[in-house]
Amino acid sequence: MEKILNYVNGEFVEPSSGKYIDNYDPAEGKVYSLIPDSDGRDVAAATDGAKLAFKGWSSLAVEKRSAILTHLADLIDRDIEKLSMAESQDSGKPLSLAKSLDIPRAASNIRFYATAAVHFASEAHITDTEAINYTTRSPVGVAGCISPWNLPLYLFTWKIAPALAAGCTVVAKPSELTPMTAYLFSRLCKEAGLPKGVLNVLHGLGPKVGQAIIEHPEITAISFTGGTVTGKKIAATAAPMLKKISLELGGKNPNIVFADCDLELALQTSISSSFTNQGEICLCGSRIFVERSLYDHFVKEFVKRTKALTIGDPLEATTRIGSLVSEAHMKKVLSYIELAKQEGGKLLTGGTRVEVKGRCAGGYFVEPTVVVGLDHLCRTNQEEIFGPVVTIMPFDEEAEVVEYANSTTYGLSATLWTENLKKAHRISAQLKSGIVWVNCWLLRDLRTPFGGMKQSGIGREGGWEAMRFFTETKNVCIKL
Ligand code: TXE
Repeated sequence: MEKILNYVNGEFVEPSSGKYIDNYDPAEGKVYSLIPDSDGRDVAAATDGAKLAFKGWSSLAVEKRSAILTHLADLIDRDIEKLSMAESQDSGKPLSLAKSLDIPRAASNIRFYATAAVHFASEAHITDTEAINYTTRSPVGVAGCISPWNLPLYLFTWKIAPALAAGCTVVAKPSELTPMTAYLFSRLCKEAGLPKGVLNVLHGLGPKVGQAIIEHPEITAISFTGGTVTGKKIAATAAPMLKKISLELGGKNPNIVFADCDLELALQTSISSSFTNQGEICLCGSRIFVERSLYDHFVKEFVKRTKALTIGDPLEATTRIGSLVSEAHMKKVLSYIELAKQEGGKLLTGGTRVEVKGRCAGGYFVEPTVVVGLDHLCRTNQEEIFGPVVTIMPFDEEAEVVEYANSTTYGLSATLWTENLKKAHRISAQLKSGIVWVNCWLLRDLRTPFGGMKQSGIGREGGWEAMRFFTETKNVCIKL
């Protein structure tokens, strides 16, 4: 069985413990490879490597740094078939999605920040005739990057690309549920000529090796994407150590449909924003609010289209809904469907585990599920389910739907459907979320700030925000 290895100081090595954890193919429900069970000793070795590499990497001419990263992006493009297969097998997502979204975006992340390194600039301020101030931004040192399982290589590269571009060296940990593409990526780093120690990739359990990364005193900035509960633990460890932290956490995003929308576009896109990647995206719009005059028609059409989604083997070209990432996650999603029923919700379609025939008979598949009849304040509508489950609720007034939309502890993204521009501005201004999409969803420009309000996180990624996060700012004031 294939053994994944840690990438420490330019070498592929076994974990210090000598122990391995099972890695599942969730579409088959079978173990297909082994992951290092790393611990604090591996973090210490990786951090030593990263510290040694820091001087050389941070002082390398930016054009050279940029060229290595560009080469790395080209290697991802070259290996798109292999990486897409690996991503699909590790996470259960449709191969077609990995090939059209995850892996191309991983290459874009690296290429985007390869160019950002060259264009990164700082300001100067002239203080009347008295003084000139200039600002410098130097890499913080060794950064810790921890990523989740839903968009594995996409989110892994989204963190490490700006860190490396800013001149930091990195100790990174992908999710133990989906480690394979990060491992293949570490092999590409070697091929691209990334100097040893610049990126170190450790595999293993969050509370063990992940926690050791957060606790290491010489890892001075932490960039994390994952669940809100884990984010709070990370903040509790990092805050007394006065580390810089960037947290991208959960969401319970509203999708608001006004009667004056482009209905066809709203329906098509709402199906995607509900069920893409089995609903395992923090940006999915899991609470759909529809203006009452459109409600019955929208619900009927939405349910019809949901029923038409093909669930099955992620490797089949026609599959739209693959398997959930793990048995534990499937149980969590199914338990929320039970909760929705207990809270008085009516299931219009879905609600059960799907038995797929053949190779995927043991896989963790759940039908896309549509629930109506729930109050916006019930638990089903307040807690992140992170699966193929959406609720639909009617509303009458603008003020009412804004209140519903803002009623959760989360504030990551919101989607708004209307052809009335003034209304779009008015509602966008009142929504408490870091991102508002009007008449679209997941339309991303990598230069824009990305992140959430309230319990959806701290800080913003994307564009210069991420480059600034991985740097320390200094102002030099010179009297004229
Ligand atoms: O994620 P965790 P889990 C949400 C979603 C999901 C829930 C729990 O609702 O059901 O979170 O998912 C590492 N110190 N999201 O438990 O634990 C872990 O190894 C350091 C939303 O699978 O947050 C992995 O690499 N690291 C989300 C990463 O944290 C620790 C995406 C994320 O895992 C750690 C995923 C610790 N103490 C889940 N404990 C999004 N925002 O997109 C765990 N980790």
